[in-house]
Amino acid sequence: MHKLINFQIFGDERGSLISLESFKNIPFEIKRSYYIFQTSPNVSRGMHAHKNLKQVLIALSGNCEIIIDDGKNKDKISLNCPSQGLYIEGLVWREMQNFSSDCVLLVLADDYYNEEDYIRDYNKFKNLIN
Ligand code: T46
Repeated sequence: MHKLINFQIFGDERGSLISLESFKNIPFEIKRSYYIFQTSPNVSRGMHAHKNLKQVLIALSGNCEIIIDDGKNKDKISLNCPSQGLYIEGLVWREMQNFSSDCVLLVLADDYYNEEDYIRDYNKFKNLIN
């Protein structure tokens, strides 16, 4: 399952501010955050599914595309605005591509890094959802 979340912007003549809070505008307790930046041109990242992890992806600057594949349908989402987050949960295959050179992709996660939670083999992913 995935959905876009629109964050409220607190703006005034000084600029804009967005606050991210567990169980308020982020639908889980944030245990980890990481960011992807200075991505090489024309590369794809991701190419895996997670067994349990919930995440919200936010393009803080620049833009990129996220492909979500639930095994039946593929959805391509453009992230190009720091006031929008892509929430991803459940068993879905994800790929990130077409990063602009200035893209900074922030990811909030509901658990610590655990390689055991990754499914990096597409056939294994397909078998699990069928
Ligand atoms: C995801 C997408 C959106 C860590 O040591 N700690 C971490 O928290 C993370 C996320 C990664 N790493 C190490 C593991 C690898 O040696 O950083 C290296 C690159 O990770 P990876 O190849 O998994 O990066 P992406 O961009 O393909 O995927 C990442 C997340 O791993 C993944 O959970 O959903 O971003």
